[in-house]
Amino acid sequence: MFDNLRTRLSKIFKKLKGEAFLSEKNIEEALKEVRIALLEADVNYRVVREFLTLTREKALGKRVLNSVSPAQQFIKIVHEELVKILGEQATGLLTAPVPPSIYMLVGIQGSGKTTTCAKLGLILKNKGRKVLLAATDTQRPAAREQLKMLGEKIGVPTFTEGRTPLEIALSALKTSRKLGCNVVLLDTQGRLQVEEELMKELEVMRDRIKPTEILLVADAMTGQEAVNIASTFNERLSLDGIILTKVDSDARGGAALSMRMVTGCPIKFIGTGEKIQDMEAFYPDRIASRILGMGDIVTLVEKAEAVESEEDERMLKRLKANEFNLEDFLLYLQKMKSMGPLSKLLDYLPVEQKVRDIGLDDKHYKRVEAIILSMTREERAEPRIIDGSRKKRIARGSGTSVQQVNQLLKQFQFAKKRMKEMVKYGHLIKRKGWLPKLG
Ligand SMILES: Nc1nc2c(ncn2[C@@H]2O[C@H](COP(=O)(O)OP(=O)(O)O)[C@@H](O)[C@H]2O)c(=O)[nH]1
Ligand SMILES: [Mg+2]
Repeated sequence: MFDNLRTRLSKIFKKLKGEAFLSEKNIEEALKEVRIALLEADVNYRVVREFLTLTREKALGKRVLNSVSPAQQFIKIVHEELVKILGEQATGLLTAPVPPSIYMLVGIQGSGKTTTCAKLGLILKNKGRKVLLAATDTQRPAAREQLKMLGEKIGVPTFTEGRTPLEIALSALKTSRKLGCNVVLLDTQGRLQVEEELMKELEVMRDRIKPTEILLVADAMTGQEAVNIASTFNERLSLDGIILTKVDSDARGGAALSMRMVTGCPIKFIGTGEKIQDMEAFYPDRIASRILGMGDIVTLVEKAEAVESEEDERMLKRLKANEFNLEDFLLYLQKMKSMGPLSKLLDYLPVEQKVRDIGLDDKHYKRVEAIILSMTREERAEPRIIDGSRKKRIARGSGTSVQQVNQLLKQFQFAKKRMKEMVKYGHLIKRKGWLPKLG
């Protein structure tokens, strides 16, 4: 996600690092490169122009500070302006004063409506809402079946009976009252492109159903095309929000960065994978941090909190007391794994590209686990005692080489250091909303 832009920006910031202060000249130079980076990321040109104007104004007006570097100062400004174009505040879903809340998901074919319906259903179900899915796509032969299967997967009922989309939607509403559901998610049919017939049908459905919110599901991979589609849908249906899907497969990020300013509609969620859990609420500030390669520590902390147990508390204490050992490391890795694929988690961490490359990917995980499990308890608790002959024994026991054991020990030291920083930063970022010592 945003990989290209992140790499480009980090190069620009690196260049600024050598400067003594922010001058008109180095600001202009940096901005010129930021402009190219944004255009290459397929960001709408009007958004780019606006962004540069605001950033320039702010950067030129900045007092020279002694305690931070020009790169840090510049990153902070870019961060603030990115947050602005992404929509500033996170926007949740409106709840209807009288249940059920009805969310109508619209969009063109293949954008991810049906999948998103189930993902959203799961999020709302986990918040304690009683959800009913309604499959109104009568066009695609297996569409209703697809939603039904997804409904079963997340453990919520799916309504599919009726001849026409409107008939299905109306009956679904009745059924939701009967079942005591307070949320109805309407999956609608799409077309390969924006077509008059579809728009009319959706307008009729909107007028009859009176949804609490109409949400456009748009495919991030289609870049500016997604933005154009959003504009058209917005003109006809007056959207309440956008759910951007397939953000995981979109290295550029142009749709995410242009959507809000061009359409005026907030992005409410992003789809980050094909699995049913792969969706998250959209937080402009966290996304901006990810784009800047600062890592999204707040999200990471929250994800960690979601699987938190007493064990974690103990681990955190040990980390603070500098007692964190290989056994904790293994537990930590297992925990990370339960939060999702390790490679994905790296997106949230403030690590450099080269660390990402050698880092904790899923392939390494099995080997790491085997090595640690081949150690004695004593060795895990006190890694310092692992000398040459112990390393040989561990390598033999785990089917690895001494070199790989060495590598793991190094990784462990590195992770320990990193985690201590994260704990520190995690608290700071919650308190101050900003990462210290950047750049
Ligand atoms: N990688 C990825 N794939 C997605 C995401 N959302 C949907 N998809 C895939 O996109 C395809 C079309 O999704 P579907 O829900 O059937 O689209 P619909 O025609 O709009 O209902 C399916 O293969 C989904 O698995 C996402 O966030 N990430
Ligand atoms: Mg569908």
